[in-house]
Amino acid sequence: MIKVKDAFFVKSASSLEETTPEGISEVAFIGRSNVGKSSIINAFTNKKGLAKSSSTPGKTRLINFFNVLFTQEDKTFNVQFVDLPGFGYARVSRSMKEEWQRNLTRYIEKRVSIRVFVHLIDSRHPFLESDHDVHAYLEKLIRPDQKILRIFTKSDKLKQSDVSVIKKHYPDALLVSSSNKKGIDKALHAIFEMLFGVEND
Ligand SMILES: Nc1nc2c(ncn2[C@@H]2O[C@H](COP(=O)(O)OP(=O)(O)O)[C@@H](O)[C@H]2O)c(=O)[nH]1
Ligand SMILES: [Mg+2]
Repeated sequence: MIKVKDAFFVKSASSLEETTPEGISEVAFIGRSNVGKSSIINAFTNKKGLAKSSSTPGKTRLINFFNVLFTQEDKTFNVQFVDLPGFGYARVSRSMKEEWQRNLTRYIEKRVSIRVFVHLIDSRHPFLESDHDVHAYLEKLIRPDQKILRIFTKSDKLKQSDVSVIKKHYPDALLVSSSNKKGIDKALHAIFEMLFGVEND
């Protein structure tokens, strides 16, 4: 059994220079603004206010680091969850947007500690061009020691027919709701497996 034993906020960074030292394996959460990045981090860690939800827009422009302690039987595993700024409609000037974009891109491309990219997709809009672009971008840049995991959020909003469409296009799709917690355990296991290999549960 894998569990999150503890989780806490470490720091916010606006650039690669401000990030924590390289070392602990990182899980980077990437996706459009409002897709549910902060909510899923809170659901995974069972801490409601850990990653601030959209009510604090300032924080969503920063790269936010969280230390997460997993336990499996008597073993503990230390991981860093990283809540990345959302791409898409930020109401700021073009030059400011470009600077964030640069900082975000530098983190994604240069950060050695990233092991897993969790690409969150709103399950109500599973085929957006911007998500397709992000996936292609990640596919192109990942190193052999990195993996991409697609997770479809807000599954509580779907009808069964919507679920079928997603499953047809993405047979291994992980459908998750941070509201009713469906799929959360399975997705957490998938992340853990990508980080530390197969578990015998
Ligand atoms: N119905 C539903 N709403 C969700 C879910 N996850 C997040 N939300 C809502 O979507 C909005 C954006 O969530 P947030 O986690 O802040 O998204 P972020 O911008 O990607 O960090 C908030 O109003 C959340 O309450 C979910 O699983 N189901
Ligand atoms: Mg957020």
